[in-house]
Amino acid sequence: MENGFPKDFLWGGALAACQAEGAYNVDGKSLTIPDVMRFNPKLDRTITKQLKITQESIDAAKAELDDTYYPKRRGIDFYHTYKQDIALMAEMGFKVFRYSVAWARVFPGGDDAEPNELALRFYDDVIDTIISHGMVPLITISHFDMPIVLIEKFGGWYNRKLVDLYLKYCDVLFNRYKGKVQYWVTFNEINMSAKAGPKTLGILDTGQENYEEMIFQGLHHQFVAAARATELAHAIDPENKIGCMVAYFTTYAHTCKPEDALEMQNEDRMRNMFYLDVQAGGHYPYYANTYFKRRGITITMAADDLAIIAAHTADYVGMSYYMSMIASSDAENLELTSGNVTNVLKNPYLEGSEWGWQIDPVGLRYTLNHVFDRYQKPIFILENSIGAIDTLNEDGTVHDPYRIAYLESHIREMKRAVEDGVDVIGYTMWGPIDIVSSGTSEMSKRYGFIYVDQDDYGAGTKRRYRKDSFYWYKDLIATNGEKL
Ligand code: BGP
Repeated sequence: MENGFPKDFLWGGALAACQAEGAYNVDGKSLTIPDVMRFNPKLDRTITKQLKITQESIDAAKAELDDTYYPKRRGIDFYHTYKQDIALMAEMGFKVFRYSVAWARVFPGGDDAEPNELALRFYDDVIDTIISHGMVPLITISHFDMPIVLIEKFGGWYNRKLVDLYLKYCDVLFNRYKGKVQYWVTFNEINMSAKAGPKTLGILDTGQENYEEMIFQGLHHQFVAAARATELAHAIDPENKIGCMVAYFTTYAHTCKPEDALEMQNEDRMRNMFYLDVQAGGHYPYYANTYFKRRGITITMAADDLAIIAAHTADYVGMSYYMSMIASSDAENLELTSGNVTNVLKNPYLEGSEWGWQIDPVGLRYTLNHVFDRYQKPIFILENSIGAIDTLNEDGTVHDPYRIAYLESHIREMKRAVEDGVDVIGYTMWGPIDIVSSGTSEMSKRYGFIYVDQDDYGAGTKRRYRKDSFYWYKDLIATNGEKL
């Protein structure tokens, strides 16, 4: 194994349509869950709170035309600024740019006979712009932007009909972008569904007794859809590389007490591994089947579902990595901090971000080895970074040493994992330009190398500024991480 990163390592960044585009009702697009997620201005920064999404909140949002409290409706107006914004990515020397397509733009009615040509022309141009700068486009087919019409007409992913609708959507994308796009991700962070059902699966929580069963049924439909999409992509173009993706929540045992180790194992399995065992391993693992049996969960499957899942596993394992967690058999007596979506136990050895997410670069090396060992498939880090409060100075500078420190330490550990022998093929840091936060809908939770002058309520010049980290990342790419 050579030292350091391979020459063709894919450095870049990742964005999602629903946090960047804005233009939520332009060129035929229909509403999505992010469009109706209200910003809560009283949000306590140390706790990630999501407002509950119900049919009533959707109806109220539909009637609300003022977008002040619906920040994802305006994003950073990437729908109109993508050319300049993508040029800034290219200026940093990105080799790859990960971006998502909004399903609700392409099929606004959910089950329309034909796709919306205006939407496709927009994505044609986004993809052509990426390619014209010499970057590889990596497309997320579904990134937390459930079309509301699919909830209202079909009940979201609980309904198997969604598999066919998703495949029809994939068929349009795979054919249209054949020869242009080779890297795809079927579902962003598929394991977030267990905690964020409405956002990812379109299954509203109305207090149903079997809600957990509904979530796993919806997930099963996504597993089948992803496997069939993988089959389809390979049939259309054998060069296509289709990835699955989890948000990896690395979990340690709180102590060396054997019961803590068991807690850790259970946590790692049902939060992370289950999804990869199905999508990269090609089978429902025994521990998940036992979990379902013990909780009285029955998943309805078609006769050939398991064979399809086994035959069409992901070409690479995609993951986001932001933080780690601990597991304990004595959880009620331990301190909490906020994690992504839910509170988690605090690790006394780690610092937290301003939002409480526990910063753990070594955990990235550990995780990469752990995952590669299990599947021996290439790994693509599709998201990693830190949300922080930035200050724009009068001279247009933004000094963000905390962001550089976070990224540098994580990329150094990723390099060590590569030297350990893990096949990591690329790294797209999250949010290279400031966008609206997925979890809290804040604009002030910034991830970018590029500052966008816009506040939580949409006020500001919208001008873009290069932060200190912009120049740091540019140099890191130019030197292929050699200085780390
Ligand atoms: C991941 C999502 C992204 C994203 C990121 C940061 O879960 O895939 O869409 O935004 O987390 O989360 P947040 O914006 O809530 O800080």
